[in-house]
Amino acid sequence: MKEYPTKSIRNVALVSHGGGGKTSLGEALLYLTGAINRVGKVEEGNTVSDFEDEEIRRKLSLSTTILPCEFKDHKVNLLDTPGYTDFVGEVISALRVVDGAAILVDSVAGVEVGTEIVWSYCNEFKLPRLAVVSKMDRENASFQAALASVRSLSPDVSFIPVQLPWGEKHEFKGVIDLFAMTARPADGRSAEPIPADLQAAAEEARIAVVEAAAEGDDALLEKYLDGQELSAQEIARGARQAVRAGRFVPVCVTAGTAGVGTAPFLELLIDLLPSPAEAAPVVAQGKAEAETLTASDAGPLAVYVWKTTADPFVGKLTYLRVFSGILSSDTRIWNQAKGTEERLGTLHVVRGKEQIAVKNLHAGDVGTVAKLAETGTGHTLGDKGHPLTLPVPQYPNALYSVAVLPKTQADSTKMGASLSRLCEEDPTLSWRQEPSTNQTILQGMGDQHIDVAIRRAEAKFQVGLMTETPRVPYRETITRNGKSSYRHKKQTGGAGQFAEVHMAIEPLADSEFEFVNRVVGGSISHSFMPAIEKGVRGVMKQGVLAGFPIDHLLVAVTDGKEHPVDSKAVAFEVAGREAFKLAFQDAGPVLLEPIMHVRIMVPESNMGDVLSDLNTRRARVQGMENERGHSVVTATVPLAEILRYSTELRSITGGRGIFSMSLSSYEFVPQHVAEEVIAARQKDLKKEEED
Ligand SMILES: Nc1nc2c(ncn2[C@@H]2O[C@H](COP(=O)(O)OP(=O)(O)OP(=O)(O)O)[C@@H](O)[C@H]2O)c(=O)[nH]1
Ligand SMILES: [Mg+2]
Repeated sequence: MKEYPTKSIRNVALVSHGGGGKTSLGEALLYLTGAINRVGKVEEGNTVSDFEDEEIRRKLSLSTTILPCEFKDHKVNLLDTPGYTDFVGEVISALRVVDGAAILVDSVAGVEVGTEIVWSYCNEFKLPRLAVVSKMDRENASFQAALASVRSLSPDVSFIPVQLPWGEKHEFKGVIDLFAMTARPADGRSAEPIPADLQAAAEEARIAVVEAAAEGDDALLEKYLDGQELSAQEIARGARQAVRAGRFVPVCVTAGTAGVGTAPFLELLIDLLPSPAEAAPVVAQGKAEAETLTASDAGPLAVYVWKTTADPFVGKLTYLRVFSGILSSDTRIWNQAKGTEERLGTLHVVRGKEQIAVKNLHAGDVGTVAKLAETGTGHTLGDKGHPLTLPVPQYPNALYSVAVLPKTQADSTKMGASLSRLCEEDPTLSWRQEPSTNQTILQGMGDQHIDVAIRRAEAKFQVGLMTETPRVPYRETITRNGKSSYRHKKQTGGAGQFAEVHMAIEPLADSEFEFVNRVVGGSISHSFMPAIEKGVRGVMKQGVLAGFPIDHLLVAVTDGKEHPVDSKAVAFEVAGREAFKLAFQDAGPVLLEPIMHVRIMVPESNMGDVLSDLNTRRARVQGMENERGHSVVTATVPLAEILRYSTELRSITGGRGIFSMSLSSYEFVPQHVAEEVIAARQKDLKKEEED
């Protein structure tokens, strides 16, 4: 593949609700542009984009794939993203490195929850965009209904068709191009006069296009309002500007699997969306101050790492986007995040899994390089003498956790390293050791996300993992002051042990733990205090009620006794431990549970079901609103009640509901629930002891 200069590059993300037709459209565009000579099908698992084993097995996209289409002396890097909401992290990473987006909307289903999500992410990244009414050949396809649905996405934007479908459903045979006022049959490589029966509709629709274009530029608007004709170039220029300003979202039509409307679609991407040089500049953090970067080979080198994959055969693959400067193969590069230099091997541009070696990646282009040891997703690579840091996007909080267990002893030794490598690939996946429950927790966006991760661990790293519902990380604390005294005495043969500790404990609202010495008159030597504290801390880690960590209390040693010979540190540690247990029991001990703040977005028709389900989960509903045909519920819900909510919400709403959550607070567990938790935990502990 030849090298393209910045101005001839377009980076465009294909985004939609799951199954909107992105991968099929990408395949049709590769075929159109001669990159492939046979059109693959998602169902048959032979598309360029869905090449991963898991994608083939599930017949849907799980990660973002680059599909470069060379057309009319331009290179359009399509980033085919997954639509399934569990994989939204891949969408965010892609949107970070494109200069525009094409939002596909199914001609039958219209706008769905996933469409709204990608729309709002496009807003966050301030991306110029096109709306594509896809699958126009489907039975029941309706351009007008889909267009009305698209318009519900935002009242502040003009959604204007720049194409009309030439026929609908099985008669969808091409598109009417409202810029050129021609009919473009099938893939649209040729043009012919508009059929007579569509002429009037086309003329009427063109008025809105010209108006939208005129509004892109003050001088043009004046001319237009003056009643003068705008030339084709002027309309194109005005449209470009209006699209880039985000006021105008052109609507076009395609059918990917039927290969209809593909050439006109690519033309729109090239004509209306900005090249990297024309895109909004990015602000990078320099050594001292922020620097504004525009894509230019002559600029300082700033390369963003937007994706990393680990492949057992290729090794680590780093996906790059050059925001400024030109990147050349076989050079050295500075990793600012790590503060280290890396040797850069051969650069590649990729098409699906195929890698094509290139000498240079020009400003604005995307590509890959293998075997960078230190570099990870979100890092900026550049020039040591002029280090820059590009902004990293914010990824959503995890929604779904599992406890993972190795299948065998051999798996056990590999588990941590494999989980780390998987999480390195995916910013929405993380793992940790949870000390309060002693489990290995893997968390992500939903059950499918986790399922894919577990299968990848098996396929890529040969690690067998099992999952189970994680234990809730409860905590223990006290509700009032308490006190105790304990005497530890041992006099069997040899040297004896003696220590007596009197203790007072008090709830602490604002800090985790304080330990104070209130002994007066020297009844316990100062030097024994650390031993007593050690005894207390040991119990705090293990808990008293149900084995969960204790915090938010003050422990004071008030009095005690020591023996000139038999008192030693270890004796005071034991006395401290036992005195603390007694004082804790005396101080109204309670269990605390994590309470999550939850925001749920569902179609209005599901609202009743969602609320009555929340009722069974000890939820406190805090607000209900309607937003553009969807209901939004905010509530606080105990984590214990929503460990599996992403799966359950999906089944209540038929996949049309989404939610987000974050930790809100820790609150007392109600008595009847606490009793169950304590009983269950005691049973577990007993079992662990027996094993
Ligand atoms: N009739 C018709 N079906 C289509 C068209 N495009 C895609 N499909 C079908 O719709 C389904 C989803 O297509 P994909 O191309 O995988 O859609 P996607 O947006 O990539 O899906 P995700 O990656 O899961 O988000 C498949 O069964 C396709 O065969 C089209 O233009 N017409
Ligand atoms: Mg796909």
